[in-house]
Amino acid sequence: MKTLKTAVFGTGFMGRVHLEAIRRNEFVDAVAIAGRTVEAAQRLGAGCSVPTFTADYREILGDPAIDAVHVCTPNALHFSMAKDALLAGKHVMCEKPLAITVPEAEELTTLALKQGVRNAICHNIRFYPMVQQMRSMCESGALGEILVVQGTYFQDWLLYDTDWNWRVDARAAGTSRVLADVGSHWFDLAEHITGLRVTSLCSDLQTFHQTRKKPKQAVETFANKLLGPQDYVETPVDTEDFGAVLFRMGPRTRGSATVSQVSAGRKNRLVIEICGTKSSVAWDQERPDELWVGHRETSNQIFVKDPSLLAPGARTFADLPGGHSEGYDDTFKQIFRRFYSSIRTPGGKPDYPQFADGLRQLKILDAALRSNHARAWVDIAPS
Ligand code: SOE
Repeated sequence: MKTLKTAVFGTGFMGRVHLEAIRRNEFVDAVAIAGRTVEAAQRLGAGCSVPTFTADYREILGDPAIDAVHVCTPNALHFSMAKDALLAGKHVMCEKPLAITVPEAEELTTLALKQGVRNAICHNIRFYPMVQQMRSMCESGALGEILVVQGTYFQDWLLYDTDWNWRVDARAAGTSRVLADVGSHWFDLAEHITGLRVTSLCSDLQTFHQTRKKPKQAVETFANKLLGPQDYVETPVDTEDFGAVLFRMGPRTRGSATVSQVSAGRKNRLVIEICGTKSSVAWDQERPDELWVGHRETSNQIFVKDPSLLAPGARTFADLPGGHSEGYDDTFKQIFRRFYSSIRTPGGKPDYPQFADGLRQLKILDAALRSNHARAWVDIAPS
């Protein structure tokens, strides 16, 4: 079978993560990078034997030899880039959020179907083996009826008013920051693991830093922590630092989630806990190979990842034996492997999140923003 050719749009933190993971898939070659400048694209591709660098992603879309593209730019560019790529007949792997608004995400979802190309939204966190183990436990009934779904996604890299990134600026990121950036991962997991849908919610958002000191030069995601003293411009902030969401999943299941980028010491801590009528289960992204399983009548357990012990549905998400940790980078390898395999096997059912799942997250986000604004519960249509 032919080796697929792909391109990366965006040269920041996510562009780097995507490029590295693409290179770990044996039947895909990364052949082009588009950046803000040719130099930025060259810097990302240095040492990777990528032949083409450009500041104009449309040049890449005009190349019939390229099968797929990865959209890894700031959020506000996702819609136009993904749309142009779909119109050019490319398969698209898009970073989350899929777009800034629900109508944009609807348009992309419809267009992808019409074009008949593979489309994926990069909710990579689904691809940790222990997340899949939780899903298998919910599916098999091991937890009983699901009563409570709760958790957090906390980071600390935007704690100080001197911390800056494009995500702070609504023109680049969209109206929401923390809910769109990390809350979308949390809610995607909650629905993916339990198989339930959020049917209504009530949210409370807070922007602690109404202004931030913006460095005069661009700063890559997370790199702000290494900056020394330099010139800043005091800049108003229009995106939230924190969000709390109470939600319902159908008539009985209840839940809550808090998301924050200002929680000292929490680097990338996504915790999700699911409590059923038989048992509970909890997972923490900072300890990805472990699952806590809680019981009422016997001792609680720490279940350590080992492919031989995982449920069959979770086993294919682990490439390494027990005791050999699999983490953040590996989740991208897993989702890209499935995405590219599906391109090579037309007609097969995709086993990764698609644009429709990205649209779903935008509907939840939109409801959370409306709820915060109205200080009221908002219903969400199941989809
Ligand atoms: C920054 O908050 C970020 O890089 C997110 O954009 C990613 O989706 C998450 O995986 C890690 O944190």
